[in-house]
Amino acid sequence: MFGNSLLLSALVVFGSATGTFAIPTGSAEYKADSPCTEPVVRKEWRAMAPEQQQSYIDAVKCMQSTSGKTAELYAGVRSLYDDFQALHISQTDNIHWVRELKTACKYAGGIPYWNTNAAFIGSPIFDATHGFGGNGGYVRDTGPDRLASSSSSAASKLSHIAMASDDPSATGGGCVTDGPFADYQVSMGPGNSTAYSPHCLARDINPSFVRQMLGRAESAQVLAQPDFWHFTRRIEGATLGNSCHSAGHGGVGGRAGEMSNPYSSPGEPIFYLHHGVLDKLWNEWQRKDWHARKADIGGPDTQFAYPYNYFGASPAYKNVTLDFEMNLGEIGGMKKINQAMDTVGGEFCYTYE
Ligand SMILES: *[C@@H]1O[C@H](CO)[C@@H](O)[C@H](O)[C@H]1NC(C)=O
Ligand SMILES: *[C@@H]1O[C@H](CO)[C@@H](O)[C@H](O)[C@H]1NC(C)=O
Ligand SMILES: [Cu+2]
Repeated sequence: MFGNSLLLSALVVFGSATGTFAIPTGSAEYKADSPCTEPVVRKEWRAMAPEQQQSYIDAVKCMQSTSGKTAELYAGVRSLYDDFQALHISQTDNIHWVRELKTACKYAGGIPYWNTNAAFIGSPIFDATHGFGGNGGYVRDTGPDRLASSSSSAASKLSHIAMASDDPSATGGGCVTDGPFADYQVSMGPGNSTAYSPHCLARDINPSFVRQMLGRAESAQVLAQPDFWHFTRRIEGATLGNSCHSAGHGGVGGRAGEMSNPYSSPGEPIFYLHHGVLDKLWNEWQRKDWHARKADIGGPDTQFAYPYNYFGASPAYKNVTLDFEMNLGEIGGMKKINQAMDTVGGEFCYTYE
């Protein structure tokens, strides 16, 4: 979760590119050649009607039970949902999420986001009926390295720094026991592997994590940054684990939950709503000075490169530019960042409420 660089600055960028570049018909969050006259509205989870919430959950469950497209490449892939987790583990992010929700799974609304500034603990997002279900059952000691198993040493360091297994603020650690994903088996992970390793969805809601970095004061800081380089740095954290991006992960995933894993976190359905709000922050920041910010991009193209060299000397890297080609894998292809700078221009057509 705390990694950054291409992968995770790409999460900020590619929260936004959860749009798609293919062209089904009907209401869409992207457009082909026509002007974006009727953008789809993305709403906060709490602002959605119960039927809208239900239709989103149904579409996610539909993705989890529809055959995936990349099973020949990634042994762990069993479903369309898994395609995105595998893509994230293997390197990038969730480019076609929207299209699969809408075409394969008939979801008609805007993609929801989750405003983590407001009442994180007890948020209706954790509701068993109108949400994603609640905390994992309490497990006192989740064991060494559950998060880090089969992942890199960097990931192992990350999980140790942020989440000692005796963290007194941990409240869960076990499998989610209620709601729509109580019986769901995550196909891959935890960690940096796309092998098939079915396991329950674990959560470990961590209030202290939430208190540290989520809230209006922090998002005001994010929005006050003068340019994209500082903006993304503030979202990702000048020091390890110390950011609103990581707090959304660690607040849900804690010591042992899927959401805390830097690689396999998209196995947690809430992942997409957390990235939804990061994407919204980016848009809000851009609109404060659209003329300058519609073309402002930056940050390293390599994981743990400057200024995120948490583990010592920075590897060689370049700062990304508008012409940088993002590798969105087998399901998204190569896309230039400049195709993803505007939610109501380029290839996208959505707005926020
Ligand atoms: C993650 O796994 C891939 C594929 O096995 C490997 O190439 C890569 O080096 C791993 N990443 C880290 C940081 O260990
Ligand atoms: C990347 O951009 C930052 C911020 O402008 C700058 O400090 C850094 O030197 C740049 N790195 C490279 C390799 O150009
Ligand atoms: Cu993330």
